Amino acid sequence: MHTCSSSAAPSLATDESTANASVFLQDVLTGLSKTRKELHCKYFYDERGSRLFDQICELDEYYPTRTELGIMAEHAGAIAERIGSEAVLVEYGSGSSTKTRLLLDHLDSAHAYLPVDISGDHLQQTAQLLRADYDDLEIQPIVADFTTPFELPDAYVSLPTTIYFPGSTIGNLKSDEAIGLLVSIVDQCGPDGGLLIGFDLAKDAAVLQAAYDDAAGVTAEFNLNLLHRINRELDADFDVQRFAHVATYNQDESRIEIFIESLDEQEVCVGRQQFHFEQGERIFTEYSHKYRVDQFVSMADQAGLKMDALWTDSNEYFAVMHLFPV
Ligand code: AVJ
Repeated sequence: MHTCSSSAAPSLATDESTANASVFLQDVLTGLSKTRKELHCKYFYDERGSRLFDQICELDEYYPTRTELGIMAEHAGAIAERIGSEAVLVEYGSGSSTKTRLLLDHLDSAHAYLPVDISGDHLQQTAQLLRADYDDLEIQPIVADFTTPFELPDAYVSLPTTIYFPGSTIGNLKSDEAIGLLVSIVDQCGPDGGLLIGFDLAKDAAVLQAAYDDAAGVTAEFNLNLLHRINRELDADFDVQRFAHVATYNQDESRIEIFIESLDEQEVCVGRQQFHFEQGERIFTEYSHKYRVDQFVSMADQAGLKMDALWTDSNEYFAVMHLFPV
């Protein structure tokens, strides 16, 4: 019988990375214990995962990044006008703030920029680079997971704020979760603030399929990197070669669904816990929702937000929307 012997030394450290590691371990154990096994997509983004995602963004098949950038480049002036002068801009999941620069270049005397990201290192780097280019702008990075409510620094809580949430990251959420997040955005931006959000639009299934299962296999590598990460960080023994990337388009739910599929029957250890996989059994890793504009408007409406303006590309592949609290 296959048993799990954990080689990890019991850790005495109580620093942040140790605490994060034990949350990661708990989430993985819980997720793999479910009847439908699952792993949270936020764990894709370790250093290798972030690099692979950047590679995805460069793929011919992966249209969202370049399409959203194109919309921002073409309409930055009009978008900045809707946001208004002396803006306090809070960005959810700022990464390298590439799209934000287009916006900052057009905003009329922006007051402050508060990038929010879970990756503290990346955030500090980005903030330094921005400070060099935007003299008069207050730049105040916030290390936080924006999927759970968090506080802005005191100096900003009572100011009208524009939340910038690009990248169609909202598409990872089911509609009740998305509405919940929009509600906390309304709370955070205040009655005179707003939301600028990028989201992916429903389109031909073949285009979607190719975007999430590219010919070069980068998305497959990105998805399977989650197993490598679990092996590296959590003393696990996934034989990654015996798993495959699966991306399917669910027409009824209007979303791409991503899984990791076991190619044969096997046992895997994570720490001291053992998990059984049937041949063909899947671990659910990610949803990527594709919206019709009216669907998105109705979700926003349920959260107390009203559309102010909308920009799309000529293919209508992607949308950038500005909304106000009602
Ligand atoms: C970062 C959530 C916008 O859904 O398109 C890309 C993630 N996953 N390829 C997306 C992703 C596989 C991406 N988001």
